[in-house]
Amino acid sequence: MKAAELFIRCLENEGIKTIFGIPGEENLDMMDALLESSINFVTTRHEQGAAFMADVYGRLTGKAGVCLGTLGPGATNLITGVADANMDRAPIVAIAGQAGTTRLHKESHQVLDLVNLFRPISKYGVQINEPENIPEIVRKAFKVAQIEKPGCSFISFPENVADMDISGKEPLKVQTPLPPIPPEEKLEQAARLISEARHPIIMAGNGVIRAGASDQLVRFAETLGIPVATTFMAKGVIPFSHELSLGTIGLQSHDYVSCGIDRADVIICAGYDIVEYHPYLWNKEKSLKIVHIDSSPAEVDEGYIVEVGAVGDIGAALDGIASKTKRDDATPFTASLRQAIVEEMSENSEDTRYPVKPQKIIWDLRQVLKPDDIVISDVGAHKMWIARMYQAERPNTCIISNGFASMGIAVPGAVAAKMAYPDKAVVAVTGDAGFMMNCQEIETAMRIGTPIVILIWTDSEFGLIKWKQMSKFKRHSNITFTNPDFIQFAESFGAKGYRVKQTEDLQSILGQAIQDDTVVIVDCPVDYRENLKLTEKLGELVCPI
Ligand SMILES: Cc1ncc(C[n+]2csc(CCOP(=O)(O)OP(=O)(O)O)c2C)c(N)n1
Ligand SMILES: [Mg+2]
Repeated sequence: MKAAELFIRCLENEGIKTIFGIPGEENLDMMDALLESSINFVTTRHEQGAAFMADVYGRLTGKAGVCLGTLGPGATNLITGVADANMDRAPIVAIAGQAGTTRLHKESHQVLDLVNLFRPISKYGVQINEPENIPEIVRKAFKVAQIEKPGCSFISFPENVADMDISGKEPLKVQTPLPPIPPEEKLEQAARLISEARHPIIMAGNGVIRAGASDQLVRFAETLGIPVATTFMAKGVIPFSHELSLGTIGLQSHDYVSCGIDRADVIICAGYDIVEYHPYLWNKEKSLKIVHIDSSPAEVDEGYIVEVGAVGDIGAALDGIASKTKRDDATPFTASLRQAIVEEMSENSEDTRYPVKPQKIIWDLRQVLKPDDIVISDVGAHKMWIARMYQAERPNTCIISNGFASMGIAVPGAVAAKMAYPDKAVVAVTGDAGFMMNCQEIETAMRIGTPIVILIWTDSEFGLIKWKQMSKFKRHSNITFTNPDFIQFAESFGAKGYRVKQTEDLQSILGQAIQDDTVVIVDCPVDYRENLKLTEKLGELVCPI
C-alpha cells in the first residue's frame, strides 16, 4: 500500500472518526486514501476553524481531535487554534502536508520549516521521512497528545513520502497508561495539614474534569465540609447549586469568591493550572499554605510554593486524603459568602431594561438550557460575565478558553461540540468581534447539518478592551466598528436569524432558536455600561464574611 494509506489506517486504529480541515496540493494522497476509510472528513472554510473544532472536540471527549491543512499558509492558518488547544490542555493532533523532501533544503514555493514553526505550541512535533516510521509516529503523536497534561502533537507529511509504497507494516496497539497513585506519605502529610487547618478552601481546575474526578472532588468537599471555588475552565466540576460551591474564580478584580480565599489558611489546589489565574492575584502575601493535587509537579512560581504535593491520579489522591483527614469542625466557613453569591445571580433576573444587561442574558440562557446542554464562550467581556455568572451544574457544559484565550473559538467550537454530543443543545455565546473572526464556519455547520445557536452580544465594540482602557485611562481608543445585518447574514447561509428588540422577548427567542433545530443567530444588543459598574462595585466590595 501507499504510505498515505498506512497513515490513514493508523488514524483509524486510534479510533478517529473525524478529521477537520482543508485539502491542498501537498496532501493529495492523504485525501485520496481517506475515500477508502471509515473516517469522516469535515471540510471547513478556514484552517483556523478546523483547529478550533479539533480543540473543542479534544477537550470535550479526552480523545485527540484531528485537524489537517496543507503546507505553508494552510499550516500557518492552523496555528491559532492549535496554540489554543495546547495551552488549554486539549488533546489535538495537527497534520500538515509538506513539500517533497527533495526541495526542503532550499528556497521553495510555500515551504516553511513546519516542525520548527509548531515547536512552541506542541508537545511533540515530527516530520515523516520514512514510510516505515508511520505506525510509531502516529502512535506516539496520539499518546503524547492525550497523556497528562494533554496538548498538541504535530505531524508534517511530505508529499513524496506519502506517495511511496510500503509493505509489512501495521498500526501499533493502542495503550493508555494509567496515572500512578500518589505516595501514601504525601497523602498523609496533606491530610495532617488539612486536619490542622482552620479555614481550608479548595480551588479546582480543569485537571479534575480531565481526570474524570468530579465526583471524587464533590465527595472530598462534602466529607470534610470544605468550600470549592472553580477556575473558568473547571466550571461545573461541582454543581453551582451545591451548598459548598462558591462559584467561579479568575477575574482580576477582587470578587466575592476572593473573600473566601482571603480568609483561608490552607488552599487545596486540585487539577489547577497557573496559566488560568496568576497566583499573585490570589496569594499576594504568599502566606497561604498550598496543597497541590495534580497529575504533574507544580509549575515554579513565587506565589505558588507548595507545602505538600500529591502527584498522580487526582481522584485517588482526593479519596486517599479525605479518608485520612479528621476535622473537628466541618462546618464550612463560607455560608454567608455563598448566600451573597447566590443572591447576586438573580438580582437582574426580572430586569427588562434595554439593551439587555449581561446578567439578564445569562439568566435567561440558563433558564432555557437543560443541565447537560453545552455553552461555548468566545473571548471578550461576555466571557468574563459567563465565567462569573453562568451556573454550570455539570463538568464540560460551559466551555471557556482561559489558557490561550483566543477570540474566534465559539462558532467552530460549537460545531465540534454538536458533533460530539448530537443530543445536547449547543449554544455559542460570542461577542460581535469574535463572531466575525470565524463566522465562515456557519457554512460548514449548515452543510454538515449541525444545529447550533449563536448568541451574539452586540455592542459594535471590542467591549472587553474598552472596559480595560476606561478602567486604566478613563478614555478609549480604536475599539469601535460596524456590523453586518446579522439576520440577513444568517439567512444568506440558509440559516435563521432573530434580533432581540425588547428584553421581554429574549427567553422565548432563545427557546425558539433551540427548537428550530438548524443554525440560528440571535443578535442581542447588550448594555455594557454594566462592565464599569461591576469594576466599581468590586472595587468597593466589603466582604460578607
Ligand atoms: C485572536 C484574538 N485577538 C485579540 C484578542 C484580544 N482581545 C480580547 S477580548 C477582545 C475584544 C472582544 O470583542 P468582542 O468579540 O466584540 O467581545 P466583547 O468584549 O465586546 O464582549 C480582544 C480584541 C484575543 N483575545 N484574541
Ligand atoms: Mg463586542
